[in-house]
Amino acid sequence: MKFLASLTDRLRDGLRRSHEFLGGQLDELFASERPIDDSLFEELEELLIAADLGVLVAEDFKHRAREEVMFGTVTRADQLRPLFRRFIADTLRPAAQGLRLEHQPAVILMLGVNGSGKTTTSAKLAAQLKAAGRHVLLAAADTFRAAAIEQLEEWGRRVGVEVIRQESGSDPAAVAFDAVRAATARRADALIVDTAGRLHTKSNLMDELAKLTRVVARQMPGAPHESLMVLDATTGQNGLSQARLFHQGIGLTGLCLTKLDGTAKGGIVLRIHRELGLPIKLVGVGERVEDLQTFDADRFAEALVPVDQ
Ligand SMILES: Nc1nc2c(ncn2[C@@H]2O[C@H](COP(=O)(O)OP(=O)(O)OP(=O)(O)O)[C@@H](O)[C@H]2O)c(=O)[nH]1
Ligand SMILES: [Mg+2]
Repeated sequence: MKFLASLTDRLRDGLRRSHEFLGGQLDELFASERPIDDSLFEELEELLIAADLGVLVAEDFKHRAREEVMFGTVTRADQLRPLFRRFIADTLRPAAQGLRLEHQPAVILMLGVNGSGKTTTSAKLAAQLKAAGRHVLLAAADTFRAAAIEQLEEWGRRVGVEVIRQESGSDPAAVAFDAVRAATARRADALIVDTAGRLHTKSNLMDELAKLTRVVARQMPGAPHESLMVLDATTGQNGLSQARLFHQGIGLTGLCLTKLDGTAKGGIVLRIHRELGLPIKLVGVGERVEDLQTFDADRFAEALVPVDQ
């Protein structure tokens, strides 16, 4: 995924709002010269949980901080700030993984609830793979709405990538089947399948998506090579339960976190990774084609906990 590397400079810009993550009391605590004691640890844990990090991550950080206190490397609250940044980077480093694109064609399913950014992310990824010299096809497997197919076709025209489609209302699994066949026949390097998103509580959507996945797997052993959940980072806690349901229902290979440019809720990223153990393959930091990047744990940590404050 080298072709995305040159774009990572945009991450800092894109994550502007994430600087607000360390808002209010947490920021105050990390600026104070209070000595570290049990009451400070308690306060810290509450603030971390309030920042969407969840109990497990809050405890992990407390352990790390206690170790440093034991070694005498940290004695005051303000010294926890750089430690917290390092902790975030260390926690998320194993999550930063590239897409599996070795197979020809690599079949990539884009899954997620509606409005999360599946169609946009599919188009951005198609455009970037194409720019890297790969032959890409898109598949319009969100057949519930005619407008969804049109939206993907519009993107296809804009980024110069062919879209495999059927009539609206047709079986999404049949569209995927056709698209895999077309991608194989045309020796495409990658096939990106855009799917429908409805409320995750509607089990029939999950059934449809599971069926689509089974059909693809039967047609091409080893496929889908990626089943990515596109997750709107601004949804905070809800994102975790959505990801859990999709992971249980379909089996995910990774996450694409979108709208990181518009949220101060970046803490949820740590929680999702800690609790589901899923890699974070891509991040969306804006609406333009170039606003899709590979996940970089160090940059993300720097954005959440800026150095110069
Ligand atoms: N700011 C910002 N907006 C984004 C990002 N990704 C997607 N969007 C916007 O989010 C909105 C929904 O995106 P779609 O790609 O249509 O979402 P979807 O998951 O396909 O939605 P459905 O087809 O209804 O299920 C659009 O207005 C996108 O431009 C991002 O990274 N940052
Ligand atoms: Mg869509």
